[in-house]
Amino acid sequence: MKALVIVDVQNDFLPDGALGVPEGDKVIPVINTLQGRFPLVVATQDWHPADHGSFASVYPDKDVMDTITLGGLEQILWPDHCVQGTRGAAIADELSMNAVEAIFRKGLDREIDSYSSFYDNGHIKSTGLADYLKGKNVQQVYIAGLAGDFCASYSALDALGEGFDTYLIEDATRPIDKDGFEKMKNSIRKKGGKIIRSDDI
Ligand code: VGL
Ligand code: ZN
Repeated sequence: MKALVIVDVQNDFLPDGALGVPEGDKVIPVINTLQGRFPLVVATQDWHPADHGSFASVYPDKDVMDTITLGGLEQILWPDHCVQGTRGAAIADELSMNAVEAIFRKGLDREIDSYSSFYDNGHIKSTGLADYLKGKNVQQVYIAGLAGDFCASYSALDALGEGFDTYLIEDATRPIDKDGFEKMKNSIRKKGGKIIRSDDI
C-alpha cells in the first residue's frame, strides 16, 4: 500500500510568507489532484515555539542564514516562521485537507530543529510517522510539499532509512535554493530513492 506525505504546506512557506519558498503556492493544485490516487494521505506541520533555537531573532548578534551549533549540529538560522498557533503556521487555505487522515507536527523542541517528517535533525526523537505508516502496511512513501531542499528531501532520506520505497514528486515540491535541491536529489537517488513527476503516479 502506498501513502502520500504532504510536507509543511503552510502559509509561512508560501511566497508571501515569513520563510517564503519561490513558487511554493504552485504545489497546491498538484497535490490536491494527486490525493485521489492514494489510499492514505497524511500531512506534516512545522510547529515552533516563539523562541525556537533555529530563529535568528533569538540571538542578538546573528542574522538570518548565519549558522550556529544547535543540539550539537550545524544549524542554519531562519526568520521566525511557523510559530505555534499563528496564521503563518496554519496549513495553506487552498490545500484540500478532507482526505488527510493525520497531521504530524515537528519542531516543537527549541533545542533542536526538525526538518524531516520522521525524526529531529539529530535522529533522537521520532514523530511517530514511521510506526504509523508501518502499522497501516505502507510500503511505498511518496513525498510532496515544502521546502524541496529541506523538509521534503530530509523526509525522503529518512523514509529510505526506514526501509520504505521512496518517491519524491518533483512537480509537487519547490526548493528554497535550486543548487541545494540538486544536491539533495542526488543524495536521495544514491540511497535508492526515485525522483518522479506527478504524471508518473
Ligand atoms: C523548513 C526550514 C526551516 C521546511 C522548515 O519546511 O523545509 N525549512 N523549517
Ligand atoms: Zn522550521
